[in-house]
Amino acid sequence: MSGFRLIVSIVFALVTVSHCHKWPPKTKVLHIGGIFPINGTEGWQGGMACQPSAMMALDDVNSRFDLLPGYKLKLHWNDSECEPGLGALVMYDLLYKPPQKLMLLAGCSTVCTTVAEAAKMWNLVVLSYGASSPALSNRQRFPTLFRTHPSATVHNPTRVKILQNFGWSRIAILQQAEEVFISTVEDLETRCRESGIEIVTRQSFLNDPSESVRNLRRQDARIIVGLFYVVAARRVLCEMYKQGLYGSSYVWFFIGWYEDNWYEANLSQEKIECTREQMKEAAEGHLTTEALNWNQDNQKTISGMTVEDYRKRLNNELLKNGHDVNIRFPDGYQEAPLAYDAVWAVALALNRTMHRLAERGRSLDDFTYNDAISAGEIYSAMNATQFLGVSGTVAFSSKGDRIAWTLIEQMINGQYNKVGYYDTQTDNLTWLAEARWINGKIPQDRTIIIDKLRTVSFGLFVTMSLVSSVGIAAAIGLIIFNVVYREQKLIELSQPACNNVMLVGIVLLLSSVILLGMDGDTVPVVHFPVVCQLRAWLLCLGFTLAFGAMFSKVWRVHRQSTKSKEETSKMKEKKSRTQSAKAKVDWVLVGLSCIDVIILTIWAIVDPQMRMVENFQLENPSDTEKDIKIRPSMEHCESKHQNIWLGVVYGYKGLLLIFGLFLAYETRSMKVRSINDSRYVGMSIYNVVVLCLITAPVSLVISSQADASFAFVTAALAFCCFISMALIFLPKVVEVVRNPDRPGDGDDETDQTVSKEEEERYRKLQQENEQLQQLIASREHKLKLLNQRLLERNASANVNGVTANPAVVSPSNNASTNVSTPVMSGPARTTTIHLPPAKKNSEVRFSTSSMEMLPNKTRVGVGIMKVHCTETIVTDTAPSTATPTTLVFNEEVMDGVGDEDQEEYEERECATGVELIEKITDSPMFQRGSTRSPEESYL
Ligand code: ABU
Repeated sequence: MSGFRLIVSIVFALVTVSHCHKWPPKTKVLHIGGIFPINGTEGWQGGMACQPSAMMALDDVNSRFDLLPGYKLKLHWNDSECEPGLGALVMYDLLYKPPQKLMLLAGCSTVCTTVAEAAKMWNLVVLSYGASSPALSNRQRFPTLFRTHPSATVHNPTRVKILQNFGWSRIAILQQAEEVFISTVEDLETRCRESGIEIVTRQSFLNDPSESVRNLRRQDARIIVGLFYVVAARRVLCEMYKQGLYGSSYVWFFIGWYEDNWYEANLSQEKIECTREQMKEAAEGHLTTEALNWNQDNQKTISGMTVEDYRKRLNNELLKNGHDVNIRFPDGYQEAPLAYDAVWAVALALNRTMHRLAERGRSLDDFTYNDAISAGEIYSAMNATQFLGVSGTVAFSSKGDRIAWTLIEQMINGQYNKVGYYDTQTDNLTWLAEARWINGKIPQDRTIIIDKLRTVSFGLFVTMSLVSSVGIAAAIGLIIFNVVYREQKLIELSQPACNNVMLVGIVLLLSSVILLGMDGDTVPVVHFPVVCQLRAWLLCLGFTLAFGAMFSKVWRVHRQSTKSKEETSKMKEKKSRTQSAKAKVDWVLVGLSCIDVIILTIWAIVDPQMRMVENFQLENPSDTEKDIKIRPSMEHCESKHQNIWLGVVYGYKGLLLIFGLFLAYETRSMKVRSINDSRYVGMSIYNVVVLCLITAPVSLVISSQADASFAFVTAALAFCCFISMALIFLPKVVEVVRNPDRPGDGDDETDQTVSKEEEERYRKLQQENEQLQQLIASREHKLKLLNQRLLERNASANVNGVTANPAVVSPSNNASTNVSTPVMSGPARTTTIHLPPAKKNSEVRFSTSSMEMLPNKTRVGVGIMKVHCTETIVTDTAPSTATPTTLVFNEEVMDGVGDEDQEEYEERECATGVELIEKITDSPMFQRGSTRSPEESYL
């Protein structure tokens, strides 16, 4: 075996010597410049592996006598640290320090951009082994640039193909703010748009990706394409871990040219706040796309090496340079073949140029930075270069770009697994293995949102509908009751027409309960606006009729109790004219209803209510499915200017409520015979107001909960209606049921309640009455004694021939002192009082000569009495033996109120006869002048 090797070596040596004999020795040197990013902290430090690789290529090129015969290539290089500024400095050094350079090699997009843009000024062709920026494909801007490194855009068709393959149509992009990534993203956006893929957000960062990652989370990004250098990639990965943007629900696309264990390298140097384990966990499952920088066939390349030969040599070389490839590949290891092939491309292009120049009688030795002709030849030669290198077939497009396949890899258990290749030219995606997903399920590109309409539950709807139906039936029953018993005084004096209107309003309100429960479950979307309109009309008109009827009653009670004399006289006139009409038309109700109809009509025409769907915050489903969320929504009836319309309606109804409340309070202890249930109506108004005050704010708070809102509003509505019906009609029904045949006397039989104030006033009157009676009794006693003494004195005077005192009061002569003459019926216990001079409803002052049972069964000595009828009967329960009573009326008849509506007056008051207004026994007014009774004057 060793003998065979020796023979091969000897043959090889002989061939080489024979070749050397054919080609001149390499005595002259062609200089090229090289810029390698090696020791920087940001960007791509691929010079670590690319520079040794380039030196290897240089050795190989120089060892070839047929290539650049007589010339050696020499590479002058320096470190740019992937910093554009430093890169420019290195370039100027290379240009201005002799010897003259024929071409430049450069890596790292940011540096290449600077170098390639400037190089044209020196007629220099630049060949990039490590710049992926799509911006570099601009021939106007970079007319002399070629690159063995494919443009980053070669990844984009692959990415789009993968997205389509897995059915992802919604992606997000996270990029570092560098031109290389910006231009890549622009290309990706165009391709996505063409393929119908939505880019939900595009986040960019300079150094700190935390906010951008947070935004991705906010946007519910699931499939994320990340474009950044490896240092930034580690920060992003740590941030992904911190914010939980990894795992079974997320797919990240990273750039494929990071070294295999990039996620766990340099963590402490770069102050990454995640452990290796955390980084590994976050990186699990991500996909990468990378251009194939290594020839996939193990055939011999231009250098005579296979890719494997090259790999071994490179690894040895890197080991010599201090990079332990067994532990970690240095940055740029992926691109090392590109650097190797770049040097070969330079050599081949110069070789071709050399021949072309020779044909013109020129030489590469004569090249200066002003030599456009030689530069043009070099450019043309480079353009035509094509060979099989360790990176594959090297050829340049018209834009100077490399054409390459892309490799798709996935990280499984911290290792990159090859899963497929994509050939852009043939649009051929080849899967080597199935991609593996954490839960065995392809992640979704978005959270699946299930819309769920919050509707009123069927049971509740049926229950409330039944309740409202019962209410409607009750209201209709009460209307019938009002009609049937309309002849009964009790019903007649309760304004049955008004009550019927109230009941109609209640029917409308209770009907709206059924409409309020109708939603998307029961009504088709197209018919929903009709339901909206019906709801508004029923609620508004129902409220106006029900509450308006109550309002109208208390309004009339208040008016009758407070109207002035003028008003009453006017009313009297008016009343006689419109007697019949007034019994039928309630103008308050008509007015309120008209306002409603006007508002509702304008609302319906100008800005009709439509179906609006309000969406609420996403909710997690009850099962544990992570990628599904429930989006609750609720239907509402809404106009464009809903607030304005609600403001108008609520404002108007609110004012009505407040005014109604005020009137109910004002008339709380007033009684009007023609509205016998006004007190209950007042109570009903309190009930409505209180319920409205509670219901309005509470229903606003719980408006997002269909069941709660419906239950609360409809329960309040039903409660309000039931209470009103019970308060106003139950006593009537009970009374009529008890005495079905009694026509009724018109008294307030349904309104028996006596207010506390009235009780108090009655009690005080009784006390005063008792005191007065005691006073009268004592004075009567005195009077009796005096009379007796006077009689005795008269008797003795008669005996002595003296005239009797004419001031002595007797039952038979009291007319001589005052205007009215009470007539006593002797020992009978009933006294008939005739009041001829007094006008009806006038007030007269009077005094009694003794304890007298006056009208209203009040014992009074002196007082003011109101005369209602020309005759009244007073019962005196005094023993028949008691001293006869003299009722003396003052001649100062007070102002009458006879201009009051006589008819009404008679109806209300005549039955009660005379009425004691004021007891003024001790009043100085009474004691003045002729108002005194003879007895008082005498006393
Ligand atoms: N594959 C390395 C590319 C580096 C750059 O474009 O800057």
